[in-house]
Amino acid sequence: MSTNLIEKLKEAVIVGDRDEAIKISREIIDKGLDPLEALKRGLVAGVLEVGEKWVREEVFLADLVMSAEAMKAASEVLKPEIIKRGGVVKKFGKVIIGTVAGDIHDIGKNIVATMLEASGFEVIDLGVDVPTETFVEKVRELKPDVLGLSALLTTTMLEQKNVIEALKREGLRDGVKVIVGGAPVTEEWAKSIGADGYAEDAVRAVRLVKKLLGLEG
Ligand code: B1M
Repeated sequence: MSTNLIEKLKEAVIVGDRDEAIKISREIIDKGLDPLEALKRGLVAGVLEVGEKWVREEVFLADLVMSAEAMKAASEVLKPEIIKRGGVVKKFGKVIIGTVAGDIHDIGKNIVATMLEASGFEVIDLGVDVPTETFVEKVRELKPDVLGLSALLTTTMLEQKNVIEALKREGLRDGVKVIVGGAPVTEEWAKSIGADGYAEDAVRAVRLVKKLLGLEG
């Protein structure tokens, strides 16, 4: 019984059916099934499968955004039950992410945040148009393992450099790995501003974070 409900949940995420994913998640809880299993084998498995398909260009971006939405909405249903049951949603590390000052693009950043969360990281998403001083204050306060900076404009990319400089000035730079991304961002740009890493897309962002934290070769 539980396996096919979890399979149905995974399918709902793969087709990006947010309402169906929420409905099945509620049914799993009502039937007293394991919400952590449902999160891992249903939601996480579903969105990672679509992520890999998107990298192979087998599905469109819209499919990935819809799956990410469905996964996020259904995980909000399952998480309170997981916490109530004392199930530890294993956290491999803490990531703060945000779109830099002057920039309101967040579709990509949200996918990156969802894929990181789906992969077992605690993600604090600061949203869009985030001032440099806010990034610095949150790094000081929350001591994340990784700070992720997203920028979609050639003009706002410069903010990624400003955040790194500000972290240095405040003596916080060495305590956190900084990764950057967004359509105009490149590996060369990342190196030139002293970032610890760059990722071209959300799936590679997860691999990069795992690598930087020594979780995976
Ligand atoms: Co605007 N926009 N936009 N836009 N927009 C672009 C970026 C642009 C390239 C379109 C164009 O002219 N060709 C252009 C920027 C040109 C430049 O500077 N290089 C542009 C412009 C000019 C503008 C405005 C200035 C337009 C105007 O008002 N005159 C304005 C600026 C607003 C502002 O930010 N201050 C503007 C506004 C908008 C909307 C708000 C309407 C909307 C954003 C909606 C939203 O995000 N909620 C929008 C959109 C949708 C786009 C395009 C069409 C699509 C961007 C997108 O979501 N791509 C875009 C054209 C384009 O890029 N093709 C364009 C899909 C998304 C999944 O990809 O964000 O690259 P992306 O994320 C990927 C990777 O980059 C990576 O993984 C993600 C998923 O795999 N990644 C990371 C992203 N962040 C990462 C962080 C990481 C690691 C990887 O680590 C931290």
